[in-house]
Amino acid sequence: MSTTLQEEKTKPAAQRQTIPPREDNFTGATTIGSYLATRLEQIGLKHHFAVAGDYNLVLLDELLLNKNMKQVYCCNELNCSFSAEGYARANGAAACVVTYSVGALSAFDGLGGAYAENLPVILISGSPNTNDLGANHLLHHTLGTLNFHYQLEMARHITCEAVAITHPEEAPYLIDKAIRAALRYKKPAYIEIPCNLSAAACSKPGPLTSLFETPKSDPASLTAAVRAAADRLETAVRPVLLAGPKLRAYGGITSFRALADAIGCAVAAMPNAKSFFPEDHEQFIGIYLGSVSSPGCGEVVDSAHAILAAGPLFNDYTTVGWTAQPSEDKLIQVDPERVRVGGMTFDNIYLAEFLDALAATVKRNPATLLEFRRSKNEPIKPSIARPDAPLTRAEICRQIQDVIDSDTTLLVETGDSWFNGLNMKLPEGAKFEIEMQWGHIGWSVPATFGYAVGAPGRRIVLMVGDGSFQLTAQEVCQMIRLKLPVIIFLINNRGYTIEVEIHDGPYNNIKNWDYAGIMSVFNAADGEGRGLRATNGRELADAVQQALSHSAGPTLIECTIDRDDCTRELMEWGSKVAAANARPQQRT
Ligand code: TPU
Ligand code: MG
Repeated sequence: MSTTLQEEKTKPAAQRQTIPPREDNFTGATTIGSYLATRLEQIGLKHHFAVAGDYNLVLLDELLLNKNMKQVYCCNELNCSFSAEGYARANGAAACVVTYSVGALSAFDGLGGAYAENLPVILISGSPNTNDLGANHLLHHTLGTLNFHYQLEMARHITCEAVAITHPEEAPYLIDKAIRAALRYKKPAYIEIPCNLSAAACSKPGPLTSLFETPKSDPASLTAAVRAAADRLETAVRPVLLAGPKLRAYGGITSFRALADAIGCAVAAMPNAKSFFPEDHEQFIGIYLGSVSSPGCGEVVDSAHAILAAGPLFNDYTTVGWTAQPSEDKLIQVDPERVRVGGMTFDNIYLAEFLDALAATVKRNPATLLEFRRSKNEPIKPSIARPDAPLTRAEICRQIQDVIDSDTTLLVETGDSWFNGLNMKLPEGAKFEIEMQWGHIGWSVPATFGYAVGAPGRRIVLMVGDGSFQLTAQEVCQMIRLKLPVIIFLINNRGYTIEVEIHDGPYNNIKNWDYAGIMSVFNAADGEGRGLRATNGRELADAVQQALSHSAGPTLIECTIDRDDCTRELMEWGSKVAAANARPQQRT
């Protein structure tokens, strides 16, 4: 990243608010802020995301002292948490720093997303001065009551560990407790630091090893589960493997591939696990999404006698309104810490260990792969549209497909961009990011920003709808600020088409914007973002060429299509999700 992050103008330190004196009067002392900085650096963060506020300013100063980590600023705290979420996708973990309540409550939305998507995002919030707690003082940025615990209480529901530091001597223990839990469970954690303690003295951090626990499976439980699963697979005439979205978070991608190589059967991926198994692997049969699966894939999975699902997440969306939930008698479900075979549960087993152990014993059975090959029709190459014909969804996808190389990460926003993205062919090395469990429209703009910060050198491509873009559009300016050459395909279909397919009404129409024009607003005097418009194939091809050769900032290509021009998959999926939503209450 060729940026000027910390070089942008600030007042010299002496003119800034006075930093409380450090009490470095004992050996091995540091400050709470620099303890935290060292820990974040040790877990592999080269950046943390932040929005300033008076409860966290001293903490931000302390973090800035660590020269191995850059502070990256966001326009608001919702975006800050989603930027961290995206960074964690690229980098394994992330941190964001916000101010009390007005900041943290916005960041909680992204933290909920990180929980749902199994990403260890550490949210750090500044908080009131310890002298005000219990002093009958009303404070700004609070509810105007004497309750200063509500934020911590709220955080407990959306994190795996939430701590509030109230004494410097407890800080190392509490910081470690939160970070350790986040890494162990792959879930967000929350740390609250009072504004008068960020620069207070505490002991120095120990080595990184004290933060990591490598959990080990219970040997007896592991042996029993492997035996049960191997038996189930061996008695099945047609077994199939299904990659699930939790595979990456719980370190199972390599082990899953080893299992696939050992058994030799067909391998499908759930939509939110796309790219977790190489799409050009000879056993890959496509994305399993019930009746809207990739061609030929749904039939093979639905008719299999045993389905080993590794790290799956079966919800109403991924089961297409509960129409594609594998039945219990066929299913071997490998969760992060347990395995279920035919309704029986084996606990204290870790996903990667289980997959490795099963790979070592399982018998080869390529039946489903042969079945897939027999039934496979060669995919029809999409035809090239007339260059001056009005732009269509199909033509946009055809052109984006050509942009995806092995160094590309394609991020897709909620909306028809999901289905357009799922249909893309990924060469080995290409990655795919989707937020299908939390499903927050607007996630993708800040998440793409965070991902791009965490993955320098990759080609970052975003597909986002007009409705989603309106939620978090301003974070594009941070891509401009950091000169990130992200390519944004903004599909302007004048509304919430995904909602139209689920349930239509006037609420699915939105105010149109000049999306390409917004880039000049964000550029102001110094930015080098580009905004381009495409209304036909020729304009799009030209815009793509310009985007590929523009490295000094992002390019947003506004692609205008008809309101009803959407995928067949969206229409069918939408009608099934609508049917699931509309089920009348069952009387018991
Ligand atoms: O492709 P298309 O037109 O469906 O995408 P666009 O234009 O981005 O529209 C997305 C429409 C949409 C809504 C309004 N998808 N889901 N929702 C519901 C929703 C509302 N608020 C949040 C934060 N997340 C949501 N998913
Ligand atoms: Mg739209």
